[in-house]
Amino acid sequence: MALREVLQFPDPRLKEVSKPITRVDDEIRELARDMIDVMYDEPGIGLAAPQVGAPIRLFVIDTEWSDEEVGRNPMVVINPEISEREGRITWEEGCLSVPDYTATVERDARIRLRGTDLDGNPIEEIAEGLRAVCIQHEVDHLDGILFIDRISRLKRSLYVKKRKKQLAEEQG
Ligand code: K1U
Ligand code: ZN
Repeated sequence: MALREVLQFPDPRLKEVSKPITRVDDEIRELARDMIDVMYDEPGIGLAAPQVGAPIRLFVIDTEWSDEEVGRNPMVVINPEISEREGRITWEEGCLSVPDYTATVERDARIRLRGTDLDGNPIEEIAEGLRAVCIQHEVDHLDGILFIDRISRLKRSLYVKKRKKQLAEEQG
């Protein structure tokens, strides 16, 4: 199985606003399958299409992440919309596109997610806690926003400095 590469900050493609999906074809089905493989392999509890270089509005999620294939329940969401938001919650977030960094982010505590699955069936879910946080994180990716855009300017600039140093060292 050839795994798609996850784009890493500061790749400019992570800042693009992704396009709505108008028709689900074989290419999109294959992309969703590949993204699920990447999510479990990394491992992660979510992954948005632009993170693998596809600027379209689709993400995959499994917040009950399990090491064992039998316990897995991935969900593919196309053209997600968050329609209701209630309360605030803070969570320590990480991102597969932001290596070696986590930070506390404040988000909506309870949300209503709407979208469709790969067969065009509607998805509607009220999410709370980690699931609500992860959905907002993935929808942010579709809008070109990373969790480091939601932390203080000081924390962000310290991370950017660390990341530039890391990349310079990698390049020798
Ligand atoms: O979108 C991504 O980059 C995936 C990211 C999602 C996320 C994590 C935490 C809070 C909000 C959003 C990750 O999955 S990072 C890895 C991670 O948190 C994790 C991995 C395996 C098991 C449990 C958690
Ligand atoms: Zn992320």
